[in-house]
Amino acid sequence: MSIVESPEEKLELITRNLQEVLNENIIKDVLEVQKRPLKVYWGTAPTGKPHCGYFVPMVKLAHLLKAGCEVTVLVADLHAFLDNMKAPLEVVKYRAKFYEKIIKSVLASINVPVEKLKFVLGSSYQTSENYTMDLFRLSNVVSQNDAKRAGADVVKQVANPLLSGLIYPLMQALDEEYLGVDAQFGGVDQRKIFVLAEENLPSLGYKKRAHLMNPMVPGLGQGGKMSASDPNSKIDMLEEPKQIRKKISSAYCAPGEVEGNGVISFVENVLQPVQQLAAENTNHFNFFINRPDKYGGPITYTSVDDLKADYAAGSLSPVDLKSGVADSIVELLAPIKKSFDSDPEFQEAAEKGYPVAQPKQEKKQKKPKNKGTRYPGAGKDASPTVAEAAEGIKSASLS
Ligand code: STL
Repeated sequence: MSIVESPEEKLELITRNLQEVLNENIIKDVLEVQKRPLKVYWGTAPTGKPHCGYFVPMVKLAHLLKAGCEVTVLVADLHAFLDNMKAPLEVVKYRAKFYEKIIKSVLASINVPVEKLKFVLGSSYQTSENYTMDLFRLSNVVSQNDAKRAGADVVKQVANPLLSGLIYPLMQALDEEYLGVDAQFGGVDQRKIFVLAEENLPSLGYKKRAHLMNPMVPGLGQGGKMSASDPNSKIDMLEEPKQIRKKISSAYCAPGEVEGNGVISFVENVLQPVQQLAAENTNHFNFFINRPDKYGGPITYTSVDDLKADYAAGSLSPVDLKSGVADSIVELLAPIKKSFDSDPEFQEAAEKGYPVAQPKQEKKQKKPKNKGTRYPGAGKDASPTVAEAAEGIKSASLS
């Protein structure tokens, strides 16, 4: 992968396909005036399992590295814990390792040199004295309301929200300072946290950072939704080819509908940029569908617009589109599966990070509970003395 030289070319790569950039002047100043590599980080919380959607930020990391940036990936293990304990502390260490392994093998599979990439584990600095003091200082300048709203699109929203959800955005803001970056990159769902950081880091005497935001890419579920509770809406990075084909064939993909179509958006936001990176050519696109002769025979698209036009016109059917996309995903994931199969540390991270639920134990015989004497229905005469009542509590707690 060659690195671009001029500040203009660098800025184009850094901002390519983004939905929004905040404080672009900070980036320009680093590239044009200070003439040094831009320092950027991307944070990910090892909550569930990384799925194919992770190719989207990976493509951006590739752009950043190609633009000569110093890129840090923050594996935010404590954030995974703080987000409603999505990752319990016993497993988070292994999940963090699993994420790192997946990210590295995805990048290697799309020809991005990973030596230039720094991985940092959140817990390696987020419990330090200075960080903790800064968190307390920040908690004295950010209102509960602002912290709550900042996390609204990122932290899982539950009926009885925990205090951890308020700490989460404050820590993300501090990470910018502690990772020593000029900019943070993330999905546009992070926007409110990014704004919170911009507004509040200066109160602690820290500088405000630039923010790079990717668009949200629809998943494979109904209406393009990716949902943790619907395993069919996401394809695991280590999914078997058979499973990939099954999930793609059940993906929501309304005939003639291009907008919000998760299958087309995968072609546009993953397959196309990955091919462009590999070919080092922003015009390159080559998408083959092995279509049966009776439906028009094999076809190759060299532009996503042509594919969309055919799909909208009905001359490309959902079934044929899906079969082409499934073939491409199988090909895309093969090197990742290969690196998993040849790396015992990777396998250990998967086993211990995602322990399979133990089969349910047989129901124990219920012992009659000693309810003591002060429960509705206990005889009037049985009203206990203080000492008897204490005895009742003791035996109740032992049963
Ligand atoms: C998720 C999903 C997602 C992004 C993140 C978490 C980001 C987490 C994060 C944590 C700390 C940081 C930066 C980002 O400093 O799409 O579960």
